[in-house]
Amino acid sequence: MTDLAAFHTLLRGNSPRILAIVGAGLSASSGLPTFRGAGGLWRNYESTSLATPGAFARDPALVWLFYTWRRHMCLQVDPNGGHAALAALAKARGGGFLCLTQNVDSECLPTAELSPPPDLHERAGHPTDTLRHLHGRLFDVKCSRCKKTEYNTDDPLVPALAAASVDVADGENPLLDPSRPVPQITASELPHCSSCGGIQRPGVVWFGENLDSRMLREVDAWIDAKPVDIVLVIGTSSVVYPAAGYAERARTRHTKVVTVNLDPETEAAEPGDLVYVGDAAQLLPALLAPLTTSSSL
Ligand code: BJW
Ligand code: ZN
Repeated sequence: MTDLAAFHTLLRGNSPRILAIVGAGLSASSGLPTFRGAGGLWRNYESTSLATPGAFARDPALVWLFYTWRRHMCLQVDPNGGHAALAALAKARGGGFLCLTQNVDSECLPTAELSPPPDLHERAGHPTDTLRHLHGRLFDVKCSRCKKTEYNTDDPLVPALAAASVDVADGENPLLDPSRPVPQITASELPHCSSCGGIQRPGVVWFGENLDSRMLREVDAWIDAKPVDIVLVIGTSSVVYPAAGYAERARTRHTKVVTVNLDPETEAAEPGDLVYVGDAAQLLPALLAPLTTSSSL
């Protein structure tokens, strides 16, 4: 593993412009599971197999149970040192830093009236103007017919989904035991749009769906405005596009890519990168300290 000094040397000189691409590994230390590898199974389903429009069309109740379980967990956890370090960097660097998070792990403190709704990044104090949620937010609920989207932190959203809103502290949730049947829930018991009556779905971006095109244009404009000096690739397997493309593009422009990942064999790292192997919640505060505490460089 590269030593911290190599990264700190990179930070010297003119204020570097920094782009961060964040994935589920950042929230792992907060207690939220990742998508792939250990923890990527829900019952006997791969999590990614439930994050598709096809899965929702086939079995909306199953997909809603999966998302209700994740919404419930989000309400139990706190941001970690990695979220805090990125938030501190954003405050220190303002427009010289942009954080693209693939994570949808919003929260539900009594801030429902805030727009946009805060997630673990924002709860850590990350200014929203330096943060883009590439794959949406867990507490946005979208009508699958008229697309009206509302922020709703009810847990569960409707009584029929209560089997997924069970605290782990209360013992093993029977829903997670694949040998037990999934509760039978009819379509009429699932959340419905208050405007048109259509069935609602999680307001996240599933495979095959387009990301917000305006947001992508804004990201491109930020990248193209001035050279980006450092791309941080944090806690992501870097297999999902377009997120994975930002680091690839940076490498072709000879921008330094710095990977932070628990897995020493991660696919996210390429030859020439600075690679930090470990928990992002621990590594980011140490890596970013010179930028977030004014006297350290
Ligand atoms: C730690 C740690 C610790 C653990 N500390 N590290 C170009 C080429 C090929 C395919 C495509 C392409 N462009 C588009 C596609 C199709 C598709 C795609 O990318 N497919 C690939 C899989 C091949 N992309 C799309 O469909 C996207 N839409 C799109 O591009 O529209 C236009 C289009 C469509 C079709 C064709 C072409 C163009 C949409 C992608 C939406 C992804 N959605 C999900 C679900 C979101 C909602 C939800 O959360 O439920 O997003 S899938 C899932 O993967 C989720 C994640 O955000 C995303 C990335 O996962 P992530 O964060 O990397 O998690 P993991 O688990 O994979 O990795 C965790 C990492 O952390 C690991 O490396 C661990 O080691 C590490 N780790 N603990 C540090 N403590
Ligand atoms: Zn509707």
